[in-house]
Amino acid sequence: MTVIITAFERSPDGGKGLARDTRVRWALEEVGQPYDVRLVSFGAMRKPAHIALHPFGQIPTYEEGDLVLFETGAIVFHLAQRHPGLLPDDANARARAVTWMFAALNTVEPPILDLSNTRIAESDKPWSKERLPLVEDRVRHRLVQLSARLGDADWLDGAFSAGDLMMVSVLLRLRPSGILDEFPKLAAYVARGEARSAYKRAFAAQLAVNAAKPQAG
Ligand code: GTB
Repeated sequence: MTVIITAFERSPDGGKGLARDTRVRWALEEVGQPYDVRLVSFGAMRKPAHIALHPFGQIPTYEEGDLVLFETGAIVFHLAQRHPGLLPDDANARARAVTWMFAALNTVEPPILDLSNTRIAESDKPWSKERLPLVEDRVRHRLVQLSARLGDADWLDGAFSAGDLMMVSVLLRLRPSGILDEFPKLAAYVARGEARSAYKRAFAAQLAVNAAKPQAG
């Protein structure tokens, strides 16, 4: 049965691949599973039909027959458990890869989201300029630690895994800020992720939806 995911009808990033359907598309491409995409408008995301799939009215969602999932961590973990390619066979190595998925989502992504909010959603607030350096430094603190752990390795723990897929996806969100380039090892790590053919297919698929659509207004 073909998997169906949801994605923005028109992503606010105009096709930069920063919306979270990209990481799910990437995981599907890594494990070689075909999928369909149902595009949803912001209006449709607030309607009962979408809320039934996603209690918080967000994208992406994942439908596989009777199974409905939301949260990209859960979706990527589900795919990685069901299909070879994203988690090692060895039980301990598998547990470590899952740990990196959690680290990406719970430890690295929150300060990056805070930075995006400060730079964009809160940019008109009188305190925004004063707060920005604090938020940037919290991101840098995590990146110093992550870069030290990665060192000169290609991936976080042996072969590429769902942990790397999630970490690269989270770090990509930093690109507009320029902070990623302050960390050459991490910038190269992200570039290695982007160079994977599965990522390129995922990126191209979301770009095909978003690139040709001018923003309203
Ligand atoms: N924790 C959830 C997950 O990992 O699945 C978070 C899901 C989420 O934040 N979804 C966002 C959403 O639906 C889209 S990805 N937002 C609409 C809403 O909440 O009403 C976040 C996102 C949006 C836009 C950009 N961009 O334009 O650069 C980047 C990321």
